Amino acid sequence: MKKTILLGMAWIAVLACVSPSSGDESTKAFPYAVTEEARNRELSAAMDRTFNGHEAPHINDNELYTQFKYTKLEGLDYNGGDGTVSRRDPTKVLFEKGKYYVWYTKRETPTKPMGPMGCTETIPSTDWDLSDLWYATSEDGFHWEEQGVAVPRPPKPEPGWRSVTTPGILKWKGKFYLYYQAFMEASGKRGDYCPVAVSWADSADGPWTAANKIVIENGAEGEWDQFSIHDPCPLVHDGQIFLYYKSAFNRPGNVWICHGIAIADTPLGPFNKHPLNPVVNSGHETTVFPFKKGAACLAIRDGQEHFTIQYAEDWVNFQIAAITELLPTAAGPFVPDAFTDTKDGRGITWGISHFTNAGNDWKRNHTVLTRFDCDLSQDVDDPEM
Ligand code: AAL
Repeated sequence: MKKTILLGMAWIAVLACVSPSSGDESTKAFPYAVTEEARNRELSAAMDRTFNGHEAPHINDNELYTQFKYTKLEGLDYNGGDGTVSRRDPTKVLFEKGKYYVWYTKRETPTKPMGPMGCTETIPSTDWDLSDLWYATSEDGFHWEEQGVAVPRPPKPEPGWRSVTTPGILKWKGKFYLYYQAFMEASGKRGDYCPVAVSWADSADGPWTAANKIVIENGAEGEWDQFSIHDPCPLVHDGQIFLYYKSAFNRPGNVWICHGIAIADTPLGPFNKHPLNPVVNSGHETTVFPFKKGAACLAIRDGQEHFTIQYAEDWVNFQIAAITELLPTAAGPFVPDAFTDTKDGRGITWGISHFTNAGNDWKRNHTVLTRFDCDLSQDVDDPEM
């Protein structure tokens, strides 16, 4: 209902702007009368595809259109912002035992990152080098209490000995699984070409047990995901684990980010990559959540479809649903139905994302967690939706 009226109003307003003035004062008041001539006027390519090609994705009556509001979190200290403490790449937010939980990459090092040439066993190369996975809890989503390390770097040569970063959380049959990037060399050298490892726990508070194995391998030589598997983002769909991940064509060198899916029947795998991978051609970190029958994702800063929100009714074939701006970086939304195998995803309204203090080199400073709010939830009161 709402959509039909708004599209109709958009038609009237746009055509009124381009219609020749009739000289009649009464037609200048809204709503403008549209003449037959204006209605049948030839359209430019841009206006033709806006009205006739497909539904205009930027029309802000689309349920997957939103803007984002950011709020500083209380309770997390950054040592004055000197680059020695960094928190980034949060998981989805879970609600457990009456509290919200979030896990993230945390680096606490004697200096700020010094780049691949300046790093040592204790001096980080990039912002996510020499990191562990920590977690924090909150009663309201704004004030957070850091609880400590969830998954530390394991001893050499186990996967992740150099750094464990960028976790994704899964709750499956009462247990918790953290998937993460397992660095075996410093970031900025060849460390970023890392695969994904996993740890599991019976409680959100741990203790966590490392499976001590790679669960999602890099792709074969020549494949789009040959060099890295990053940003694991697990969901439950059709009784299986659908884990979305990021990789990049042509690393090293020209980085073109895409997202793929790895699917498993059980959390420790084996994971099989979807034959249509990659399934999203833009974006950066993975933020995917159930929406209605399908899945929606945020395509943030990179690629030709950046700053879009996309939807795939079959969870695989994503289409642009909305174009927006200032999308949250590395967003970990609160998704109550992420693991319920829902057929009617409700969408999201808030979560935790990050901002990097760029300085002269974005990889070499520090990152802070922040709260974002949005309206990407179903319009439940609208009978036509
Ligand atoms: C982030 C993520 C991954 C990368 C690095 C840390 O934006 O995409 O986690 O490896 O940057």
